[in-house]
Amino acid sequence: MKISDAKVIVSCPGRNFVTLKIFTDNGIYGLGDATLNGMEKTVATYLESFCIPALIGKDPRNTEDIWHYFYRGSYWKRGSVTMAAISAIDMALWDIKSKVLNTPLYNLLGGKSREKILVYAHANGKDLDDTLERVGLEKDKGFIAIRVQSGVPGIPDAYGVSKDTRFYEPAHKGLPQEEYWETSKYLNFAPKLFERVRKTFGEDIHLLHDVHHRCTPIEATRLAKELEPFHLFWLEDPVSGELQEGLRLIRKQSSTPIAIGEVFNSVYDYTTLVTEQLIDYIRMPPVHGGGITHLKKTADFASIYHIQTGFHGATDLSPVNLAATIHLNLAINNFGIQEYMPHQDRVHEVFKINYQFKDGYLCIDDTPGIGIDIDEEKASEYPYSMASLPVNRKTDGTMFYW
Ligand code: KDG
Ligand code: MG
Repeated sequence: MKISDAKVIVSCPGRNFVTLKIFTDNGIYGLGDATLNGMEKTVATYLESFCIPALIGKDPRNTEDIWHYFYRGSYWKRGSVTMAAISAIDMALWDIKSKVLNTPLYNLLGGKSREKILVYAHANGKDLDDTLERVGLEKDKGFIAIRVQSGVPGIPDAYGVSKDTRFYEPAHKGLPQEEYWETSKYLNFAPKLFERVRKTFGEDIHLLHDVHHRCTPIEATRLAKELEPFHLFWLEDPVSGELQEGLRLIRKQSSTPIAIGEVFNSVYDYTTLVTEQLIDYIRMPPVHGGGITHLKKTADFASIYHIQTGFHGATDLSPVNLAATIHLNLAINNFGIQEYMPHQDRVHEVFKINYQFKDGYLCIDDTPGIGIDIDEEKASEYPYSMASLPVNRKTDGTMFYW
């Protein structure tokens, strides 16, 4: 069996998605997600100019060797763009392999460790009262875990809290929008927000919160300590993942669980964090973390240190990534939770999905492979449209960290 051809489909049904389709000489094809918010064209170029020509003629079943061909075989290793391309190749090859064996992907990853996976929703409000209302709406839809984000008094654009709160999309059309941020205002507000959410909704709902790397280690330590009474499921990205030692300070002083790594792309980003047990959940998703091959190894490595998974699943990752993630989540022992926000209806015109939300959980059917298909004609009706994630400045104009 040989790879006969491959193509990259870039489509914008509401937002840009990059999909890799790999064809084989026996008529079976596989799909992989290569979407990297704001850098879609760059990943597509790497796939088209190098990866696809290098794939032709290889046996698609050799997922391990092909992964190392593109990772180990390359002088320039890692990086978000390269890893998104490798991720898409790997996902598409596992899709082909499981279709050839006529079985759903999870069966090749160890079979089912559970029948359904716990997911968390997003409640994004423009202020405290609006946020409370949105938590209530998500709860009414059946979610038992909810990520709570709110506009902060005195900060004009809190990241991720859009004017249109129906859909989550932090990227804006064209070049980056500049947003302004004041950590002291946020730190004073966040504990008040969670106090009200707990008072209103009680202890039976899991609450999560994303700091989006906005704090220094000492600021994050204060936040983690002040949020302790509200028993968060996790506090996400409290500090930049680059300064791994910063997590030691938070860890020593607070029992609030920590999740990190949606911007990571290799197990090597996690070695200090995992071996020193400085975190509780890994966030790197298949689409940015080397596909199924590398993420399974990363999850197994974390498992040895009693660290669980909570993979990134925002709507700027495509349904192909989400479906692949569900297969992995069903199989691994150390699954924790999965991020889930439904894509817009237009996305489902392009991607034919095989997963379903019910009563706080996601399930997937037994279609062989990953189980997702793409309608290329529909995809071509939504051409690429440039969009970029914002850049951040402090209110005095200083460029600020992500
Ligand atoms: O492209 C950036 C988004 O994926 C990011 O803002 C989502 O932080 C995020 C999350 O936790 O889902
Ligand atoms: Mg996040």
